Parts: sequence; C-alpha cells; structure tokens
Amino acid sequence: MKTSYPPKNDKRALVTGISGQDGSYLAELLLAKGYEVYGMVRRSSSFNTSRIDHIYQDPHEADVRLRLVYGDQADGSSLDQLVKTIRPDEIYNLGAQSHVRVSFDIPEYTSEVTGLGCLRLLEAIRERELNCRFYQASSSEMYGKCVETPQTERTPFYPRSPYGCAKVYAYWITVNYRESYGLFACNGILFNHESPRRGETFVTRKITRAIAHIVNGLQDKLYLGNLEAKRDWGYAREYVEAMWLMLQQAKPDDYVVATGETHSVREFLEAAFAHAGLDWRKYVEIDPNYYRPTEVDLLVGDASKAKKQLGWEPKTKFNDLVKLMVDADMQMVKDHLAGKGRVAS
Ligand code: NAP
Ligand code: G4F
Repeated sequence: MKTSYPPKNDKRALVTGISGQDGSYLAELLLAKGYEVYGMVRRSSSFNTSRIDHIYQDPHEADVRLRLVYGDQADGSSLDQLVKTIRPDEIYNLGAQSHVRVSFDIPEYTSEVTGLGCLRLLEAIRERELNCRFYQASSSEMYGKCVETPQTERTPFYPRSPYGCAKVYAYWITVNYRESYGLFACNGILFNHESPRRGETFVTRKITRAIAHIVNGLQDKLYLGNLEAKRDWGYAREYVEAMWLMLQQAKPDDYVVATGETHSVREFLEAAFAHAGLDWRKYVEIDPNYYRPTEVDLLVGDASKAKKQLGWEPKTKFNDLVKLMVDADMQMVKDHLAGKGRVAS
C-alpha cells in the first residue's frame, strides 16, 4: 500500500527494538515528524514485525521513510555497520531482552543484549566519530529494592534481577560516554508503561488478553504470580514522546518518566475484570512458577524534572489505561472470531 507522510525534516533516526511495543509507537511518532526511520530487526524463524506492519513500506516505493535493517544487540559488527552506513542523527536504543522473570533463566544472554548491547552502540558512535544524539531505554527496575519513595533521578539504584543489573550497567556506561567523550547521550528512566501492543507475557496484557478469551469462551482460568507488587503504570504511546523530547534539548541529561501513581497487580485485576463485568476471583489462580527469586515490591516515580524541563506529563489515568487495554483485546478476539484478524499469540 502506498503511504504518504508529512514533509521530510532531513533527520535520520535509527531505532533498535522497533518491533517491540515502544519501538512501534516511537516509529509512528518519528514518521509523523518527517524523519527517515531505520528500524533494526533481528532475524527470526517467524515474522516478528506485527506491531509495525501497518507502517511498513515497500522499499521500492518512491518516498521511503521507514526501512528495516537486520542487526542484533549481541553482534557488535552489525551495530557498527549500521552506524557507519546510516550515519543517523538520532539513535534510540530500545532493543533488549526486556522480561524480568525470564532474565533469571537467561542471565548471561540478558547481560549481553540488554547491558553490553548499549556499550556496543556507544562504541560504534565513538569509533565512527558520529555526531549523533543517543537515547538509552533505562528502567525503573534499576531502583529494585527502593531506598526511597517516590523515586527520582537522584535515587540510588538497587537492582533485583539480572535484567535490572544489566540496565544499571547500560545506564552508567551511557553516563560515562557522555562525560568521557562528550556524546549527547540521555537516559530515560521509564516506569512501567503499557498498551494494547504490550507483550502478552507482561502482567497487564496477560490479564486483559485473558479476559477477552474468558468472555468468548476460549479460556477458563488465568494463572498469575505475586498479586501484591505495586507498579507505576502509564500509557506507552505518551512515553515515547518523552524519549523524543530528551533528544531535542540543548544539553543531554537523564529523566524519570512516570505517572506518580502506584497500583498493585490485584488492583489492576479488579479494575480489568470489573470493566468486563466479571468477578476475577472466579477465574484467577496463583501459580508459584510466576514468582521471582527476588521481587520488586513497589515502584512509584516522580517525573517533576521531565515536566519542568521537557514539558512532558502523562495524560492517561490508571482506570482509563485498564479500560483501553481490555477494550482493545476484546476487539481483537472479536475480529479474530469473525475471521477479520488474528488473536495475538
Ligand atoms: P519489548 O516489547 O519487549 O521490545 C523489545 C525489543 O527488543 C523488540 O523489538 C525485540 O525484538 C528487541 N530485541 C530483543 N532482543 C534483541 C536482540 N538480541 N537484538 C536486537 N533486538 C532485540 O519492550 P518494550 O516494552 O517495547 O521496551 C522497550 C525498551 O524499554 C526495552 O529496552 C525495555 O527494557 C525498556 N523499558 C521498558 C519499559 C516498559 O514498561 N515497557 C520500562 C522501562 C524500560 P523481537 O520483536 O524480535 O523480540
Ligand atoms: O508485567 P511485569 O512482568 O513487569 P515488570 O517486571 O515490572 O517489568 C516491566 O517493567 C519494567 C519497568 O519497571 C521494565 F523495565 C521491564 O522491561 C518490563 O517492561 O510484572 C509486573 C509485576 C511483577 O511484580 C510480577 O511479579 O507483576 C507481577 N506478576 C504477577 N503475576 C506477574 C505475573 N508478572 C508476569 N509477567 N506474569 C505473571 O503471571
């Protein structure tokens, strides 16, 4: 299908992790601003681009704004080649093994991809003497066993998982390259953010997807782990705007991006099932396999710096986020049953 975009702005962006939740929203945002976007995807035995199929362009079209290129966070030579050939003005490093529970099962791989992957990109920028702006997808998971509440840019880190440790490494190596080599490199310390495009094994989406299946008679039970953990949940579409804003400032810096509200998994369950007119207690069972060796009990961020310096603030409230996710999964199952779409697997 032929796509039309607003006038070009002469900027090129490289986005790692473009096939993920945030990558897909960020790509939409950059395209709408007139960027030429290069999205890095990794080789997979099955299609892994469902979140960006709607913006995909035939590379033979006249005005191509989105190009997909192969690479891997674990393969420094591929990252170096992309930096060398694309010479992007902005790099958004979103690619990661991003699942906290899974990071306990594959700690070495998580460190390679989520931690060292960031260093590999920074090194490629330094070696190629590229004058570009760099965004690192840092995480509230770095606060882990929080030493203060709410968490700010000054709160010390205490990671509780191999994923959290890898993100702390990536955070500090980003700061180090900024200070050592004068790179325009920023850390966005983003608290949990969700959407209908959230991966199906993260707790919010697991719940909303299960509700749609239960309502349509496709599933009887939902097995979950710790219901008492509390998270600061925002809407992903709004959070990618903060990423972009960080790279438009006069000076590079690090920012917390959060709603400032916290809710337990149990509260999310209650709100989501209630929106579908169901009592969650009839369907949910606890499976200790979903417990983590070490848990992050409470996260809540203070995003005043992002508000003051970037002019960014969250708009979607917790209850609206829950509803929009339940509604989207209901629609997706409905479309699937009508033969119009597919159930996200
Ligand atoms: P996501 O949906 O899990 O997307 C992760 C992306 O990384 C996918 O495109 C994935 O590709 C790619 N990836 C995984 N391993 C890779 C590898 N070895 N080489 C290259 N690419 C690889 O995550 P997200 O929610 O969009 O999050 C984006 C980033 O923000 C991640 O770095 C995450 O850790 C971080 N973050 C997320 C949150 C949140 O609440 N969502 C909060 C703070 C920070 P495939 O599609 O092929 O798997
Ligand atoms: O949805 P979750 O897996 O997200 P988690 O661990 O907070 O990590 C997400 O947010 C981070 C930002 O703080 C990102 F950096 C990271 O990449 C990822 O996007 O789990 C949320 C909570 C946890 O306390 C977990 O123990 O939900 C609890 N939970 C309870 N039952 C479950 C389940 N989590 C999952 N994934 N699956 C369950 O069945």
